[in-house]
Amino acid sequence: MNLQSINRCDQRAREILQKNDRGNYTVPTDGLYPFQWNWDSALVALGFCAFDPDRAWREIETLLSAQWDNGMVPHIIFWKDDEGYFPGPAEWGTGTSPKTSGITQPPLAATIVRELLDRSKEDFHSRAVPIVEALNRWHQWFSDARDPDGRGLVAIIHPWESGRDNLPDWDAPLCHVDTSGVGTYSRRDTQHVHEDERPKKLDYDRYMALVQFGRENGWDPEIIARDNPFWVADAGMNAILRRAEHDLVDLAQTLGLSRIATQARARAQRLDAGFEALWSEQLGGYVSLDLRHNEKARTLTAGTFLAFYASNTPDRHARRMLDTFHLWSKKVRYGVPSFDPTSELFDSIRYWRGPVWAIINWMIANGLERNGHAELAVRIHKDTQSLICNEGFYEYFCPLTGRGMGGDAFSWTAAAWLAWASPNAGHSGRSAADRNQVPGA
Ligand code: 9WN
Repeated sequence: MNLQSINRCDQRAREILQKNDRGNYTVPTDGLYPFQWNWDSALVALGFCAFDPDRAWREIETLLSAQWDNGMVPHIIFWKDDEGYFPGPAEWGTGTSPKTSGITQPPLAATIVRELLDRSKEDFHSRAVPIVEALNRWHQWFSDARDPDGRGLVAIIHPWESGRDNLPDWDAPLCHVDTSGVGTYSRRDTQHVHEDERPKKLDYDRYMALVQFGRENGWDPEIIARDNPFWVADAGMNAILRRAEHDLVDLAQTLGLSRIATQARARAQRLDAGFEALWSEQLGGYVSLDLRHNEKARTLTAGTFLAFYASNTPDRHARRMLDTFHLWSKKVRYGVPSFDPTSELFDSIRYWRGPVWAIINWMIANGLERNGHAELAVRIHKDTQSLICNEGFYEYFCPLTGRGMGGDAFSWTAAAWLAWASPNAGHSGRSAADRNQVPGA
């Protein structure tokens, strides 16, 4: 890659964030996703941090301003009406102001805020205090609402909460969702993106049935914990929350918020211990677990490698996951595929069933580096650079051909470039925080 093309990509990435900027929040991409999405916004903040730190903090502040009274931070915030996306506020029926969806998404924000503090030259400490307090309430909500039995594993109640919506991991748990009352509805996603790349109709019916269930039960956490037909511990969600809790401890200590540090440490320890229940000795990796039916997923996914991002990993487990990583690398041209490329369910172009996401690559590389596997992190970094430089800032990429797919001019791909993949990012996925030992190691 020559200097000129790097600079061109830097410039284009900044333009994409600016074009998708709606003032205080950023849409994932124009058209397909016209609102504020939770984990997208966290990533976007890291991207803005490369050239406009104030705007980066504002993105997080806007996200947290939609926090529910019970602490949940919703997955979509419908700041403005837009007919271009389905399901909209009426289907979610949350009755909140601003209007939001009724579920959450992976809590990347604490980790990103830690990065923002670390990367910003200006002093943002006082601005960080209310943010850290809100993050603590959100994390506590995860513990109360999604781990009511205190086993150290949080449940998701909808595939959309995982952020990896269409993963084959959800196929078996979704079989228990009754779609007979769903009725007819009109999808909007397939008007923007080819239907071969999007979830199938049966999956969408089940997604809608789960939305209906939540709405009809007033999004009551107790009813949901007891009766929601989908109650699954996702390896990705749990890994991201674990990491976020450790980063929250660090943030709280830095800001002198000792009560929050103590609470977050207790939650982090519980999650560290609970995570081991997701280990599959047979597959040699962490997998999702259907908590309602006590059934583990039968295949590994990119989420497996997020165990490295979460925290430290027992050596024996790390070795087995690295063997898998090497095996996968032989099967695809560009890593890291979202789903096991040796599985018959692998689909190189369909949503979360095979394609590569730059933001997942960032997390995996970050985790591998923190765990002492810098050479693998560099490989992922190079693959991500090639994908973006050759194809552009697509939502995701085919791991076999590198073709860019899904939405174009995508905010989090631009953010991943500016914050990490670009040779000018200056971080190579490594922050001062990462140079410390893995928390808890
Ligand atoms: C549902 C916005 C979001 C991402 C998710 C991604 C996709 C939505 C959809 O787009 O999900 O939330 O309609 O497919 O799977 O990770 O946050 O970019």
